Amino acid sequence: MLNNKKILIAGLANKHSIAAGIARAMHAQGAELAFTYQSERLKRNVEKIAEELGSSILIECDVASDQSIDMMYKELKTHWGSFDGFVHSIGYAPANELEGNFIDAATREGFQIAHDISSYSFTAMAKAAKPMLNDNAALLTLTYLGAIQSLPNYNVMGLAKASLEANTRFLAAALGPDGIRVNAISAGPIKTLAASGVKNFRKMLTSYANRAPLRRPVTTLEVGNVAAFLCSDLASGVTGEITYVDGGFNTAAMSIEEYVD
Ligand code: NAD
Ligand code: 0WE
Repeated sequence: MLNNKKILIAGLANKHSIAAGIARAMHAQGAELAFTYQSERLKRNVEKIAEELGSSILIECDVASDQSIDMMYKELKTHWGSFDGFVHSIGYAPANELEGNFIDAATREGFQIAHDISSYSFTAMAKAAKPMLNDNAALLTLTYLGAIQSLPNYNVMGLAKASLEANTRFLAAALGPDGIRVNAISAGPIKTLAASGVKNFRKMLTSYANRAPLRRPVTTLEVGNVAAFLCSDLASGVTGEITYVDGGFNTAAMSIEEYVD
């Protein structure tokens, strides 16, 4: 599905990352991959996975900085003159924003950081990549149901994901005339590094699995397979869309297990 496609993966922290499942799925479909890592601390983890997937292109990039993004593409250019898209699998809010009542936890600074790292960075990466993107390139980001429905503790990340979803539609409109598609996957909860810092995450996973039509959490590889499809030419008519990979959770208001006591 992705033969002869060069795809950059941003947001890999370790083997549990959604970006790792995406990289594996894309590699299985024939893609050539390059990776960014946030900081020296994560380099070794990313290196291991890159090596397994036959890639030696590994570049540092902190999306909080335009300079870091520019330097990353400058280095990428020494390996790939042009490429066919990137995956943005990055989200962050200060930990104290993700606990307790939204109105108590909310701060101006936390709001700014969450929106900057979790939404604007997708625009920034697209803006800087544009001169290097081939015809029929595809960009992809990762979002969550908290963008459109409230839930406990997700707080300002929900607002940032709402912004990211609008970002996906506006980038799709801006880049569509150049033949570049932009989509998002809304994944169900998965126990990754970002999720491990979240209070009662296991409880959430259980209650999610009880409502979801598939009655189980989704895997990073299942997210990856849909990512591979969306970035392939099989999805050439799809852009600006939010595709749910959540075992059907968002389509069910209640399950029989929740209904009977
Ligand atoms: P993860 O911790 O493995 O990945 C998050 C990544 O964001 C890390 O690699 C981290 O290095 C990167 N990052 C944070 N700040 C950065 C910065 N300033 N510059 C560069 N990179 C930075 O967790 P994950 O669950 O795989 O998260 C990936 C994406 O999937 C996020 O956007 C997250 O919101 C989204 N998502 C996660 C779930 C879930 O339940 N795990 C569900 C739906 C969507
Ligand atoms: O988008 C996410 C993870 C977001 C996230 C997680 C952290 C933890 C560590 C963003 N920033 C941070 N900052 C940290 O310091 N998910 C969809 C996973 C997730 O996170 C939740 C969830 C779910 C689901 C937080 C509260 C409630 C539900």
